[in-house]
Amino acid sequence: MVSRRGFLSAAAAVTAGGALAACAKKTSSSGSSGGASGGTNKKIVLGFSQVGAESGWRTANTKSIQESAAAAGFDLKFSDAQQKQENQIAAIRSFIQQKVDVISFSPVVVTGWDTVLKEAKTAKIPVVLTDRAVQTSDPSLYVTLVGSDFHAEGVRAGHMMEKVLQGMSGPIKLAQLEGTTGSAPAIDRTKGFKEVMDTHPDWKLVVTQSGDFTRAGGKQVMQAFLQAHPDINALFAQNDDMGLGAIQSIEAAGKKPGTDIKIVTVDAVHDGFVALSQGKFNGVCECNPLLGPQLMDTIKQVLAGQTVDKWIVTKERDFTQAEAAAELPNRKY
Ligand code: GZL
Repeated sequence: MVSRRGFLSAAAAVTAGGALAACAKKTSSSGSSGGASGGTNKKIVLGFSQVGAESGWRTANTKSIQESAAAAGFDLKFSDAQQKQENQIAAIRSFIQQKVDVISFSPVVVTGWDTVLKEAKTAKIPVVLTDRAVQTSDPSLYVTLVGSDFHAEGVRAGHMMEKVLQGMSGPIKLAQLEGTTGSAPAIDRTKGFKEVMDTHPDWKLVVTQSGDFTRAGGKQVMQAFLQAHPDINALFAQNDDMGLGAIQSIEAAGKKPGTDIKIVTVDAVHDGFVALSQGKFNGVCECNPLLGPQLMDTIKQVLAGQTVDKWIVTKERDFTQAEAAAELPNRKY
């Protein structure tokens, strides 16, 4: 089980010493350092490997990364891994060959990165993680992680489920649509939600399975859930897209989502907010995808030799049905 909080707190704040030395070396050959281009007229070259395009969250995240890189004056080399780790590793190796100034990526799963991260370190290219964490025996292989606390999101979803189920007498039969198997959000949201669930003897998790963070996955798995457990009372979907897919299967089974089956999700993307305002979702826990500006600022700090925390946590909040209509016009994604 990856506990990002515990793991990263052990690493504490870190100076991008190794990376800085490398970057200083790379930029010092062309003069002073500092500023978006390191004080030289050469643009900072950022190699970015994105997980894929699996959800509304990912689409918004990609837009934020691309727009923020342009605004920061970076030369962005962007690669979409189509949710395959081998594609991300190949992209990172390509960035190393191209001698980019910095590499950033959202790791599709937590394990299997040490070899390629060691290659980046040998090439003296700093690595800044965003969104998802890696499990590594050597925290020096990356400078920092800019992203949400998924364990906290799982706990928040559990407390949201408590609110939603208030007044309902047990036993409550729960289903869970997990995110991509082996990914930090799936591991940590499952852990956080379970901590709350375990405080309720009348809650029973009758079925849990990955829907791979996609609508199609949520629809397909929820259909199977309902065939095996037609009396499910509540669903925790670890992202809006799987919840939106599940709604299709719930309605196809002649049940009312949000009424016959209470639904709590994570992300708070636009379509999730619409489902919340329509009463089909009962509660949504935000996971902010607009990481671009914070990521680019962090990259500038790293390349300018400033000390950055090992984990820069994204701020986010939760929304009930009652808040949905008022909040919908304010949503930026
Ligand atoms: C969370 C992100 C997850 C989202 C999903 O930061 O990694 O991946 O919750 C997305 O929607 O697919």
